[in-house]
Amino acid sequence: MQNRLLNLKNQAIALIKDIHTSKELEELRMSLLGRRGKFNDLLKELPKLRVEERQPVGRMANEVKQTLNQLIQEKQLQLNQVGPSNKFFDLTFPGKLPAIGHLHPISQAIEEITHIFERIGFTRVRYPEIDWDWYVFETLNMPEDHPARDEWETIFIDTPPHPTKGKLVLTTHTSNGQVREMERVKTPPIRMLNLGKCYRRQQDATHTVMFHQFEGLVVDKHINIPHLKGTLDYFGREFFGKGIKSRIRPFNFRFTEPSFEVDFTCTNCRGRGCRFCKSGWVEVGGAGMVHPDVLRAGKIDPTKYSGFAFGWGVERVLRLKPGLNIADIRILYNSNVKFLKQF
Ligand code: FA5
Repeated sequence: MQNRLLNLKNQAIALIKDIHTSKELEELRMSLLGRRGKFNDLLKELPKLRVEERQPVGRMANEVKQTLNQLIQEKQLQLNQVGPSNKFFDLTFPGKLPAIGHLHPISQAIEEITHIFERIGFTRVRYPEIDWDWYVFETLNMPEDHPARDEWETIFIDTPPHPTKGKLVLTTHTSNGQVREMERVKTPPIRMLNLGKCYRRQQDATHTVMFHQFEGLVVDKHINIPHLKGTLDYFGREFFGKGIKSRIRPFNFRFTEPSFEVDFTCTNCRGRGCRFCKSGWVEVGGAGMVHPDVLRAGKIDPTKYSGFAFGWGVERVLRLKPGLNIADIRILYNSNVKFLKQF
């Protein structure tokens, strides 16, 4: 009987090896270990053995049963791991980590710029991306047909004009938020950061049709140019790093008087002059003291209050961050993952 038990075990091992489905395995289990299976058939012969033989044979029968149960269980586990292609799949093999994304560099810059200005009391607001001519040009001292409008290369919306606010345009600059903010706050102080998308018919290495601007507007009693200059220097230090200074140059905007163009020390050569900047300075945008006409358009008395404003490109300041030197800002928007991954 011991030999027959061993034969049963060896046969079963060979059969289990050849099994490919759970159904086949269950059938085999029943035929071996089921109530009417081969193992029970053998056990029925146990009482026929001599008394002294029964104990060792019984022990051996138990071991064979345990071994068969274990082999069947292991086979079942193995079958569970086999995929539809029937290839063995090793569950213990380390998996591939899913790619983890992050905010777009422009969104990161927007967050950083917002935090920098929030620290000195500015509040971020958002005004319409499609706005009336009234807010984009008219109240900013640029009446219809004024040649200054040409510089804004505007995209107009083809809808009937508003009876008093004129045509709808895609905002060419965030300065449309100036009079809107004065209307919202009514009585100064105002410390606005209007950050949003702008659109112009422009496309080259430093211009895109859609871009972002951030507009600062401060209106209060006794606001003067040193307040503006202090704010510019603060931004330069915080965003570009220590040692970066701002410079203002006379310019002309219809909605500020006096007006300036704002430069920062070139972060590439730190002011020495390089191929990138030529002069040691790089321009980021415009600024100036709010024109009395604009204050009046926002129903604020220019004899009591004064203010400063600035408006710069997010793409422009990002490309000047130390170590970045993005030569062509269009790369920010062409979904080049190799480029975007670095941020
Ligand atoms: C203005 O848009 C004024 N509204 C700025 C201003 C605000 C002046 C408040 C005074 C007071 P300008 O057209 O120069 O100015 O644009 C400002 C900045 O926006 C530019 O220096 C540049 O950084 C960015 N910019 C303008 N057009 C584009 C464009 N097509 N693509 C990317 N950035 C642009």
